[in-house]
Amino acid sequence: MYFFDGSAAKRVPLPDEGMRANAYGTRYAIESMEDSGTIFYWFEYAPRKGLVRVHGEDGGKRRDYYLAYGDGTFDMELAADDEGYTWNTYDAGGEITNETFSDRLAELGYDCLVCCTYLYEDVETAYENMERMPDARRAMEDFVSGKANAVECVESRCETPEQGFWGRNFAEINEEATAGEPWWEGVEYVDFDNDGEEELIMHGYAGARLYFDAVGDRVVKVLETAFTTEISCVAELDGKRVVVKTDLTHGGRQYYWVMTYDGCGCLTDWFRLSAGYEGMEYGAGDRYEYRGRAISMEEFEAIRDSIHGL
Ligand SMILES: [Ca+2]
Repeated sequence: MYFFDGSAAKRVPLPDEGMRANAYGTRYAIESMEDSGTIFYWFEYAPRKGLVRVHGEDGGKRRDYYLAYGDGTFDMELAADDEGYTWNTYDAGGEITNETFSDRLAELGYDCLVCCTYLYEDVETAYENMERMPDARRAMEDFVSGKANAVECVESRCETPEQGFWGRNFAEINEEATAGEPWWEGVEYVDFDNDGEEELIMHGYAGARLYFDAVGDRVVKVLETAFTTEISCVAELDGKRVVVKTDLTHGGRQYYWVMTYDGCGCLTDWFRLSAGYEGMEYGAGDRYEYRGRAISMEEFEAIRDSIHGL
């Protein structure tokens, strides 16, 4: 298998030729990691520095593994799983903080990896297709117009991996998201992951939002937020777009989950900012947290105010 790394087409060694799947077109997946028993469905990034990222699902929970290749094997450098309200992060030694994970990720250079939407079986094809870029916008529009389904989740690993994808069409998702009331309908195209391409956001009942990204030619649901307790929006933090999920409508608490995605629908940073208090308004003596640490009310307000567009 080969990829174009910007200067040359390079071979990507796989531990086992039999480990192939077609999550996104004619690509490959690593089927299992020995002791974890985790099944991977695809991998999306070409290893610019000998690094690969693979994805899997475990009981409906998304898992991303960051592997380094050397001496004929892949070793796990980092891993993350996303349970919606919590983002668990690990290195080879065990669980690490989200902050440490994001720092390590930047150190390792994953942020400058090439999205390997296209990997090829031979070096000639890799060169021939070096200019070829998937048309994300067209993939989105095909989904919205009903020509193609979006992947909601991967249910099981099959002989043909696509058969394990649980895809749904736009009309069906729209009907469900709006509770059949056209009043709530809407789509917008926003670059919420800072990759220079616009993603799709579907609107739903009372502020519900569904976020879709195109990975290659395939549209994949990245995130869904419901109304009331998890109103979400796209905001800006330190000059980067982030998705912020909030819980502000209940007395006694204010929660912000701030999520940074990359161009392949992966979380690369996540934190929770919160205030907990009695009654309707918070004050100096109440509980404030940022990335799991206690902070002061002033710090809480300063971080909250640094998120623009809330
Ligand atoms: Ca984008």
